[in-house]
Amino acid sequence: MEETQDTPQRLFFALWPSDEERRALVRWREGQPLSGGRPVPSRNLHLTLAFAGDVDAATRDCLEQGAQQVRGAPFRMTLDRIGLFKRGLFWTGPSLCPPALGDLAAALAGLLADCGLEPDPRPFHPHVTLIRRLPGRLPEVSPPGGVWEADAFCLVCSRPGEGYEVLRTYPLGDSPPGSLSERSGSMG
Ligand code: 2AM
Repeated sequence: MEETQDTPQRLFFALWPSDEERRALVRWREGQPLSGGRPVPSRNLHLTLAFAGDVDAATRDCLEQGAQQVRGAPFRMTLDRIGLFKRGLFWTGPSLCPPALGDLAAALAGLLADCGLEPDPRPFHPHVTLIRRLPGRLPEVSPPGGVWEADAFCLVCSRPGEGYEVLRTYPLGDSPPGSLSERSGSMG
């Protein structure tokens, strides 16, 4: 379908890892005795901060403008936890949410509300989805344990069946944008 100004876009805010961070995660995943399910392709690995859903052009503008006002602060987090959500969604994330990460997610939830959207009412649960529809129970494996350095967050468009496109990148604190690389991907 041809996209026009009126076509809704499915948007979300996310942390988009560096190439090195995503390679480390994939290396870890490949080293585990995991079978089945749909591994998320390396280029698509990310941590969702706030999911906006299908929005019109005016709402996208509102989100883009508002995100520029979100300062936040750079932070590091350790992927020292794994878990299994319903429908076999296998994830990794930090066992302790860094305060700066919680504050950032809260600020973006507030921005969603300011733009007329309904933020997810569930508590923020920072996670990077590694495999979808993994069969069985949570595997008994050690978490990846790598560190992610976050100095920016992104506004991302999800095109079902096609891919993720990073639309905008916003620095955290005074950091220059761009140190998180390969900010695009496609669904798999
Ligand atoms: P997930 O990995 O846990 O499925 C793009 O869809 C991103 O937004 C994914 O990281 C997804 O999380 C997240 N997301 C959060 N709420 C969602 C929703 N209601 N529908 C689709 N994706 C959602």
